[in-house]
Amino acid sequence: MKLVFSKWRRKRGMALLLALVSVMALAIIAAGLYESSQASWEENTLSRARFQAGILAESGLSIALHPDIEPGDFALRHELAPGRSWEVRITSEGGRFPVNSMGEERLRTAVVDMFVLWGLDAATASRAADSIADWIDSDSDPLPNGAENTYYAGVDYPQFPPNTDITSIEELVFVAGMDEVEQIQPFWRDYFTVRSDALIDFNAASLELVQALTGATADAAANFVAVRKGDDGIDGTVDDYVFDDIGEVQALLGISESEWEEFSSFVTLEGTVRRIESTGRVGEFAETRVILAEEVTENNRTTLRPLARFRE
Ligand SMILES: [Ca+2]
Ligand SMILES: [Ca+2]
Repeated sequence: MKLVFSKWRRKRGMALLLALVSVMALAIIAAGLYESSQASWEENTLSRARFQAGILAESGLSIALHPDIEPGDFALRHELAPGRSWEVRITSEGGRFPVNSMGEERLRTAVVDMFVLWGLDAATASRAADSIADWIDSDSDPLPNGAENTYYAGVDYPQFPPNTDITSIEELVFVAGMDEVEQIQPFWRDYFTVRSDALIDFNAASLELVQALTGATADAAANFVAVRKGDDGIDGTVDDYVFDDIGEVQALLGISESEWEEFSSFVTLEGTVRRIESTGRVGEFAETRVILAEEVTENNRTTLRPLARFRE
């Protein structure tokens, strides 16, 4: 009887141990499942937030594409619910340098000066600017500091330059001298465009571009841009001052009429391509969509025709 009892006790002991091991194993599995489901739940929440932020950004775009909406319109900022909003900034694509106009010597000089303002030495600045012009011009004769096929073939790029208009700013990374530009100004792409009406819009141009093109003093150029941006210091918002009188621009920049005439044919105060940047926000997540749209007036009616759209 004693033997039977101890056998039974041993069996019970084994069963308890097995149960304990099973419970532990289950607990480990459950913890693992919880961990992994928690991660995928969080991932889903992330992608949902991003998706919704994208939809909010698109909503902002569709409002901004109405031709009657002007930069800074109150409809361009909207909070749908706490933590869910969109905000649209409309500027002129003409604020960026029209890179396909690099063949114009006056403009090329302005780009050299802009590179120098960024901190590049004059020789490297001229190398980059002349090489951009050579990249685009149809001939194969290098400008004094430029680079044509002889140079690119020597560095294993026999297919360059294309000798035609640039269609994507990204092409410029292959141009001789642009490595050095990138090193001192990682945001150089924001200063160039291939989609404007080829005129430089002084209601949107960067401080460096204004200063480089006009030859104004740093103080005068900074003052001009500050007046334009308004109290918030941002272009394309409700407090902007929009210049419609060239005389006023000249006076602020301290540029004489004769000086102005040297580059007046490259300048406008009313660029016809709008840069519409819409940011949707859900909590801490933000998605930005950009549309470049051209103002087209037909039969006294202005519409906005999209030229390009991308994410930022
Ligand atoms: Ca060329
Ligand atoms: Ca050339």
